[in-house]
Amino acid sequence: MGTHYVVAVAGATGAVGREMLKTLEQRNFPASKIKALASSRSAGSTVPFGDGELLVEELTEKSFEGVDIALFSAGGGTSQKFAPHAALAGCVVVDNSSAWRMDDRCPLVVPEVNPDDLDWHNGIIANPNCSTIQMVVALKPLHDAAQIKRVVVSTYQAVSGTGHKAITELETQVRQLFNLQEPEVKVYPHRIAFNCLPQIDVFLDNGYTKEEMKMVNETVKIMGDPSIKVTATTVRVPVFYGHSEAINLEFGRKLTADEARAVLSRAPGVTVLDNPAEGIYPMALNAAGEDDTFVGRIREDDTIENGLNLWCVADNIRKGAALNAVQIAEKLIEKNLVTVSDRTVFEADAGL
Ligand code: NAP
Ligand code: 3JN
Repeated sequence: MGTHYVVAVAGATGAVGREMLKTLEQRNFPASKIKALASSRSAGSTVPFGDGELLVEELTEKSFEGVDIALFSAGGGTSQKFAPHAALAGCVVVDNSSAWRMDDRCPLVVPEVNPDDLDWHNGIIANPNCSTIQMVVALKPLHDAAQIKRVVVSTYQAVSGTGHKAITELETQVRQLFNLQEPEVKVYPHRIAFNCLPQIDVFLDNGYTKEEMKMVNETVKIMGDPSIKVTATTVRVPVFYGHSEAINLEFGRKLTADEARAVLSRAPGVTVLDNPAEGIYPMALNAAGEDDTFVGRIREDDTIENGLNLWCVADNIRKGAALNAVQIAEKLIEKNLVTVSDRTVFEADAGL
């Protein structure tokens, strides 16, 4: 029997935290103990784990003593506050929020794309935004083949990306509309049922949303190539699970649609579904619950030199959040990196 680790899941009662627990169990993660952490609101309740349940404890600064690996999905503010304490306690944090993604001390990792960035971690590793993760899984092999110069992406994002309350909002609005009632609008700025909202998160001074700029900045950090230009339009659609993306690419050299299909067919974490004549292409409906990123509608864009269009779909809660975090933890174990070498790095962040 190999080494087993004490694992904490912070945000265990949320949409992502529950999926993290499911993923740890399904992948038979080498855990000797799993601690489920959430706010004081749900302390004392239970969450499912395998055939049983875990008791939820309140997340505090002391929660990480004796913990080897912590998976965080309790929001940016919670990560900002508690992840440094976890790292100082010697625990390696994989954080799902945006709190540490663009911090130079923290690698931002998608295991299929930049696993070696884990080598320089200081105790906090950031998990990218869901829309970025599925896109870079598809882009990396194409970039290696023909040097991507520019990316134009439009997203079609499921409501589960906003958490439990948004899933309930879409369900409720659909029921209200079918019962000829006025739909209640609470979570999003407008009705989401039978609508598309070209706003995810808040607008920034440059006219883009925060979600759009996450895609731009995170893609460059993960791909490790500032020469790649990215522009994004992110849209919320009335789908429960699975984000879809229309991606237009400009390459440094010609890559035919057939070559791109061949490259992607060999790429880790990618399944090519591309037979339009038979009506075969990726759809959110089929990607939900799956691990892979699905790519189809691969075709040349003749309006530019060396252009390609493609359609990319993945389960936003699974590969977009929980699975990627668990894969990072697995990679840390494989690389023998479940250790915090310099415990002083986040002292100031912990208020010490
Ligand atoms: P959710 O369903 O609303 O769940 C939020 C979780 O955070 C709950 O477990 C909640 O516990 C816990 N929490 C909230 N405030 C807390 C506090 N002060 N202390 C301890 N726990 C606290 O949200 P979700 O969809 O799971 O998303 C959670 C976070 O994951 C997001 O805020 C985001 O940062 C990240 N996320 C990342 C991606 C991605 O793209 N990679 C996608 C979705 C989400 P209670 O039950 O006690 O309230
Ligand atoms: O809206 C989506 O589809 C993904 C949402 C992600 C998200 C939601 C709330 C806060 C994030 C994130 O991961 O970027 C955050 C955040 O941590 O900033």
